[in-house]
Amino acid sequence: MAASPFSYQKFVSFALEEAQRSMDLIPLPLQQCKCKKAMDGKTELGMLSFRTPKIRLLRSLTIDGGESMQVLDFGIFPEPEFDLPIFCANFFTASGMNIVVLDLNPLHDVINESKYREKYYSSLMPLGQKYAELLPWGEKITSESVRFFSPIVVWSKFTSSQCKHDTLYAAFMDYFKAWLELVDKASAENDASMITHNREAQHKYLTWRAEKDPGFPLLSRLVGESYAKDVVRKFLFNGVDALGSKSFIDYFPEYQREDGTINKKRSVIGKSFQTRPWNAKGEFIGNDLR
Ligand code: BLA
Repeated sequence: MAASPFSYQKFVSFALEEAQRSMDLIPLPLQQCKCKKAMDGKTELGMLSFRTPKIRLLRSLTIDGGESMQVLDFGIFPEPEFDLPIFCANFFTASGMNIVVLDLNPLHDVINESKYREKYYSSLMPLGQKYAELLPWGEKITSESVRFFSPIVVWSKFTSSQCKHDTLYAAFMDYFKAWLELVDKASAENDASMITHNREAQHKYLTWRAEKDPGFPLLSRLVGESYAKDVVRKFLFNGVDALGSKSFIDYFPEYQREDGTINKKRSVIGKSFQTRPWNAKGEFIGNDLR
């Protein structure tokens, strides 16, 4: 193992231990191997995945490049019987710079559907407010990403320090515990049309992330393009080829180029949102997202 002063391993250990307290995690054999060495011969990828009766997929990817790079991609996708948010922790640390997204990504539209927003986020606003101050809003972000975020999203960029990393760990633990409480309280939907609605919303989310993951170019450099594609479609966003049959262009027609192919840009709208576009009540106060 490369010696590194800082790693995301303890985040993963915390989450798995915390989850085990309230649910039985059943290992999934998704990853070809739990640990893979990158082509540089030193960077290590760690992959774990589990399910529970309420959770379709809990998976974690860590990339340990020693002092030069540390990555965590931790995501949890509920079964379609639940309209629960998707747990999302994406932390990228390289050369002392950090890019972090921590959120309970909404399954449904929290900008226009106030009922869904209130169901899950009203009680969590104080938590969001706390970390919005400690981990201030990152640079401008694209409208496309904002659509997938909740009013309590932590979107931040900062230079590494012990204090900031401790704060990020505290935020991760608090968000994870808050999410576990939501799962604990949730009961399965019986209405077939609601289940279909949830499944399609999750498929749209998976389709977006599998196509536009900002980590893909880096992952390709580390393990080669074809292995990276498998990691993205079969592991990180597993379900993208099974939960629905719509294509990326079906969901996001604005990305279609004249020859029918997908526009490779991450955003067709561009960057906006210099500041947090939600107020303390969780209401959207940004401009029109289109
Ligand atoms: C950058 N990652 C980013 C950025 C965001 C995210 C918003 C800033 C650039 C941008 O606005 O696109 C993350 N974006 C998200 C998330 C959602 C979203 C979580 O829309 C959810 C809906 N990041 C990873 C992994 C790697 C990684 C696994 O999760 C590496 C293997 C790297 N992220 C990474 C890098 C950058 C980045 C290198 C900066 C480079 C760039 O912006 O292209």
